Amino acid sequence: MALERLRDGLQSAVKKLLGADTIDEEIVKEFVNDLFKTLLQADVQVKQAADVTARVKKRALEEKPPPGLPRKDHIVKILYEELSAFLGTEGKVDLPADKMSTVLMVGIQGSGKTTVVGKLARHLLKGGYKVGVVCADTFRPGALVQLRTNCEKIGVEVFGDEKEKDAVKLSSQGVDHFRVQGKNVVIVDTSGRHKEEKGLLDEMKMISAKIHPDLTFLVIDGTIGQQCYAQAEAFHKTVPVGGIIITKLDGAAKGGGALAAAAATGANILFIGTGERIDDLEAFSPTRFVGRLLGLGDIKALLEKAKELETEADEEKLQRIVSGKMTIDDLYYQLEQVRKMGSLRKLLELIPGLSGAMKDEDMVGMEKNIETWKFVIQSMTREEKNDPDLLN
Ligand SMILES: Nc1nc2c(ncn2[C@@H]2O[C@H](COP(=O)(O)OP(=O)(O)O)[C@@H](O)[C@H]2O)c(=O)[nH]1
Ligand SMILES: [Mg+2]
Repeated sequence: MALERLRDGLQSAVKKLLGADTIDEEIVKEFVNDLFKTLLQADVQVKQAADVTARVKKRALEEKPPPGLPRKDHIVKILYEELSAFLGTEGKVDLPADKMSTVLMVGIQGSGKTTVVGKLARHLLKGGYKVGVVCADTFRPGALVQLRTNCEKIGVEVFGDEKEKDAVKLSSQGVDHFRVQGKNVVIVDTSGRHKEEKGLLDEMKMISAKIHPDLTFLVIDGTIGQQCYAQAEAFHKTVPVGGIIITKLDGAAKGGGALAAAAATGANILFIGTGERIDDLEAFSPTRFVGRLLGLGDIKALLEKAKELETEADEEKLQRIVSGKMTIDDLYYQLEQVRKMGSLRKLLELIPGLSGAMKDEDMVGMEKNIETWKFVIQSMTREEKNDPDLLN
């Protein structure tokens, strides 16, 4: 994966942070500055880079790590969480096995559609689907031959007709052809243009209206960086894009910006292309991707440790409570936990025998009491918390 600059930038910022003796505001500021610069170098839009940097900074300065977790590690965890969220949510391709789905590939010429069709067909074959491919590219000379070469290797039939120049007709004929055969998925490869973009978008619209695709993939070349945003928007306005595939990330210095821009459109990035070979396609997961950028082994160990410490902290509190040595802070924590679980009434309803036993008014009264208690505790000083008798 050649998002080297992004990876190196992130890893060197983290290394510097982890090497600091103590974490103070200066160090955090330096860390987020490094982060900001790294994102800009990967062609992330300034506004986007500033937003994610500000979130990391705020959390790094304000959040208290669970007891036992070094503050540095906690900040790395924050970075991991914020960068993952920045790249969108986890998407999934869910095609039913009991009916035929049509998948339409759109994108400008050279973005990697035809290459992706082969990769995607291979991916679906591995998942047990019966796949057919339609060539509706009537524009590029040799399009059908290119597609057939890609698909022959994996034993997938390509429907096409070099003499037919009507892409809409071809699409619909191809879909019908494979429906009769009982395929699970039909992938329709389309053409792209450089200059006549309007014509391209019109053609996509007509094909889409004719075959009603179950899923439309927009294929974007990752080397164009943040320009992905405008391209994705233009297509989405014409045909609803169900998922984005970013290609050529193996050589894209601007790959970070491409991913960020695509995520910002709100559509899920479902796959990434990482090379010219048929196996160079990956299902995209923001958390896995960021984990790898930051060094997966390290981040995984760190997340596990953080989780363990969070649970331990809970268990310690629980121990104090069952042994009768509950502090006021523990009480507050317990009240919070109850509140998090929903209303007291709902909670009590879950206990057999109790549900019918309590009157609604009682319950409302108890809920109010909990809120009052929480306010009282919040306004207590540390001394008062340690020795509540002081209050009287
Ligand atoms: N390095 C690299 N090259 C790619 C990738 N995907 C596609 N390509 C190359 O990009 C060029 C255009 O791809 P093609 O599939 O014909 O694009 P189309 O016009 O959208 O169908 C070809 O030379 C491909 O080999 C990728 O993930 N990595
Ligand atoms: Mg093509």
